Amino acid sequence: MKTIFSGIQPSGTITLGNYIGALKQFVDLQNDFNCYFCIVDEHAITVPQDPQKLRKNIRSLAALYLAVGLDPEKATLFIQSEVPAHAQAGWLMQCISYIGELERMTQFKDKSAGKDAVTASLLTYPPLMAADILLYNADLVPVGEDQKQHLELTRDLAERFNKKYADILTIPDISLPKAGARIMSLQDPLKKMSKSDPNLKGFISLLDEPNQIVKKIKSAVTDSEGTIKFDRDNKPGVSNLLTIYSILTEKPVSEIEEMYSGKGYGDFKSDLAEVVVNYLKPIQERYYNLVESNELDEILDRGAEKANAVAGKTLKKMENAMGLGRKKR
Ligand code: ATP
Ligand code: LTN
Repeated sequence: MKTIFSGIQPSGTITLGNYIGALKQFVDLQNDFNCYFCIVDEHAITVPQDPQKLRKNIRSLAALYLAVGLDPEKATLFIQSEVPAHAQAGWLMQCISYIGELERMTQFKDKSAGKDAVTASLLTYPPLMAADILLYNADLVPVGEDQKQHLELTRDLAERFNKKYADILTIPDISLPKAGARIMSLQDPLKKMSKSDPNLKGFISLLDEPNQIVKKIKSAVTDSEGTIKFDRDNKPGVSNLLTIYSILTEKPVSEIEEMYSGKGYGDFKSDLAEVVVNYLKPIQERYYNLVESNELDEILDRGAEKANAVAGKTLKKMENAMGLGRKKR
């Protein structure tokens, strides 16, 4: 059975973009692969986080993993900082990364732009991500499109390590969703929907209340043309809403266009709001039952135990190949 690894940052409540781009794929893939899904809290602290909020977000993300349908019997769910091998292997990966290639990462450029003080960790984020993936010998990494460049770097680093030291690491492939690999902001359809967007109207969080969802969709930026047609270049706002509608209802975009031919944005938006509210309702119910439960802690404890065993073995092999310590461990 092939192995899958992916991670999401607990940097806020996950959005419909995270769900469609990443989590939904996780749920579909768990039946056919040996899966590891991680809450990457060490990645989240590359930008300032309030410690109390971070703790809350970690637990909340874990409960959402389960609420959307991940099954701990099928997939290993765990928190990155509870498996020290990630930080350790992240350092090893930094030691074979070049500053030039890290500076070329668009996420680094976006997140550091205009800041007076840029942390070193924002630059060394991709080698840590590479370590996450390589520790589990993952064959496939399901992510949204924004992570493509990081995945390419992960492959380069793995190849570099194998050539320089020993052929230990598996070169992973990326898995992008067929549709919805890049859900856009509701306020600026040229920018990706992001959970840390200061403009709260730009994203729908999986825990938004029905009236918030209705308000956000009604105020989503569209265009003045008035027809419901998919045209990413000329009608990015409407196309984004059509993508969300299509994925959540499993109806092809062409069928939705037909349903709304002759109708206006008002009808389309209120129906879409209803689709989103109804889709999220059972997820939210499961979430509130789980978030304070002991069951959640037990699942995360078991996940960390299993992840520690697997990651620890790869770390040892890497350290041995690099000649660390007095003798082979
Ligand atoms: P942040 O705003 O804190 O940088 P984010 O919302 O971009 O966070 P991440 O935790 O970085 O989310 O990403 C988790 C997963 O969701 C990744 O696989 C990423 O590719 C995917 N993803 C993030 N935003 C979108 C989006 N707008 N559309 C599709 N997939 C997305
Ligand atoms: N960089 C990713 C989060 C992430 C990740 C990973 C994704 C950290 N480690 C390993 C897949 C595999 C992001 O910002 N979305």
